[in-house]
Amino acid sequence: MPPLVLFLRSPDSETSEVGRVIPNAPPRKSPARRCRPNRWSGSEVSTLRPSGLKFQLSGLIVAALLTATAARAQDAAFGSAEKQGQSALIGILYDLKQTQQREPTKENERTYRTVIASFLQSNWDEDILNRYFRVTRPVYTTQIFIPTINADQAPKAFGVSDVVKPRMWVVHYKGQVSPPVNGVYRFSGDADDIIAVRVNGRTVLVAGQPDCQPPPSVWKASDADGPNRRRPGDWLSLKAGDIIDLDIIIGERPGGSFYGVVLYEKKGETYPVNERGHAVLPLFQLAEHRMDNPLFRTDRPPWTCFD
Ligand SMILES: [Ca+2]
Repeated sequence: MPPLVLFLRSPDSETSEVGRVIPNAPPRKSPARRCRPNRWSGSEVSTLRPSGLKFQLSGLIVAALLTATAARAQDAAFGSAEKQGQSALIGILYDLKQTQQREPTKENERTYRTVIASFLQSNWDEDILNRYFRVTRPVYTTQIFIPTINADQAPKAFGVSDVVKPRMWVVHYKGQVSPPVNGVYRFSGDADDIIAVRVNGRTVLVAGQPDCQPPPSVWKASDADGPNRRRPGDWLSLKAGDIIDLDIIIGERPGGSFYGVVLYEKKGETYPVNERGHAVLPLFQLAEHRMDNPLFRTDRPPWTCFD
């Protein structure tokens, strides 16, 4: 069963791209980095299923069901402990706060950015991440879309919430993929705090919080950011059937709220625009999983993933 994701909207907020809930009130300064609890609105919470069937839930009776469903959705957002019957990206969690022997490291929120930059600068040399606590159990996922949730969901998804505090972590996903048809593609994405994509050994996208990103010497976007800091990556000529080595990292520095998303764009393709005039790009998916989210589309053929 593919991961189940809830799309939440409260009456006094609007949802921006992609999945972040932004209050209508003026933005706060530093507290904006802190996690805001989801506020439920029973009449507007929709549960989405692969069939596309959408139904409205309301009232106290369903509150418990919603809570349980939300917990499952958050657990699955980073991936599942077991493959769900299809090829998938494999994700490994690293905790930069401790060594493999679970001794404290010298890293702090200031040096977190340096470690990320060093990893990317070294062409994603895993020896750099292997200096830190590497969780044995991986997760598997067929898409990168983590709606705004508490960063503690990452250690929880990997079954290590008792030994990994929810900050200064990195998840490294990797897999071999192929696009559905020949074309010129680019990934785009955003994260709170950091996301980066590498294709065939070359970094093609780095996005996220500015104070977490490596210097431009590591990677620089060739095009302007899209709406809400959605950053486009490098254009790539890709052929269906050709095996592409794909690496993606996501990471959280201070703790609090996390989200991350990877979309893609095919040159020459015309995409519909939403009510704000922003192109609605397809979510990068390796398995069909329809989601009723107006901020991206999931009606395109999935990419192929190889074991
Ligand atoms: Ca964050």
